[in-house]
Amino acid sequence: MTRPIYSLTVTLILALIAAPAFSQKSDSAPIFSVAPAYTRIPATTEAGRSSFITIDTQTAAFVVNETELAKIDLNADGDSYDPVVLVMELTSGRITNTGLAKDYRSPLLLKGSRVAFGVKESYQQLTDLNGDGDMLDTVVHVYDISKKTATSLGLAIFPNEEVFPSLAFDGRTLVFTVTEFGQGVVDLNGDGDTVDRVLHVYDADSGKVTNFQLAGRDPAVSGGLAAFSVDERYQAGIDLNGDGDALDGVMHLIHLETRNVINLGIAGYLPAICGSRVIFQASEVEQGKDLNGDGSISSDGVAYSYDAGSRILTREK
Ligand SMILES: [Ca+2]
Ligand SMILES: [Ca+2]
Ligand SMILES: [Ca+2]
Ligand SMILES: [Ca+2]
Repeated sequence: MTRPIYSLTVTLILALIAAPAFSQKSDSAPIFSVAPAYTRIPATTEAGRSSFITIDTQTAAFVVNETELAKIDLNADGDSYDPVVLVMELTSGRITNTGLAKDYRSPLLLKGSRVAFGVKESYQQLTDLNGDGDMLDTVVHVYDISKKTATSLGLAIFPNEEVFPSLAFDGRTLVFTVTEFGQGVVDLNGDGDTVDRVLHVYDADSGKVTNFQLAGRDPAVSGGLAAFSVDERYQAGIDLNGDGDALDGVMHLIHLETRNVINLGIAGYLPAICGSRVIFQASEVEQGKDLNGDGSISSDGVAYSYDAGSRILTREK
């Protein structure tokens, strides 16, 4: 399912890349190609979510490896080995170099005129971007394509989205988890340890970052709602779904305008937001219950939806 989309995307960008700003002398091949070193990373089918290339209606963002671009130092750090993010306005074909080297394991999240991604300190002239005294981190940035400005949030994220899904972006709100260890071994959720990944929300319109002090993962964000799982093990060992243990990922949501946090009280993962509804996969094993009435507790997920307007939780038939 993923490969045709990936192929189409690359073909489109390679065609567009023959734009004047970077094109070669005449009708020969474009002067650079799209980061071949990273093209083995599969794109996902979710719009605007990929590791190396992503397209929204009017904009595109993609990673170019300096070694593939005649060893031009795109991020001005004195070497020519970095994977650097470039953006394109599709109507004009104008390409802009963000000058920021992406951690190739983190996604490029493009929506509208903004793109979010993790910048790797060691690729960016060994710069300490989150002020914790080392150059070992991946620090989340948001680049505004219209304004041509980059904003560093100064916060370290877990870089590998495949292992730990930790970012979601709708063009205005970025939901992401900050690693306590990467952020200078600090306790960000107040549970007395420094081993957690703690949910933060960035509002690109106001520039404000809020720490919700919850050990979250699998975030989704849309239309003023954010949804995610909170891992009981990393949230002070609190039983959040009332099943008598502290081993579960429990579905939560935030009304972003009021900042109200709602615990749905049921173990679940992989939320998606559709209007006012949050749809997710509940876990019978973690909930310790036969949720779909088939007489067994299965490892298969059971689809649920929660309507944030009516506040009703229902099992999908
Ligand atoms: Ca460089
Ligand atoms: Ca650092
Ligand atoms: Ca902690
Ligand atoms: Ca529990």
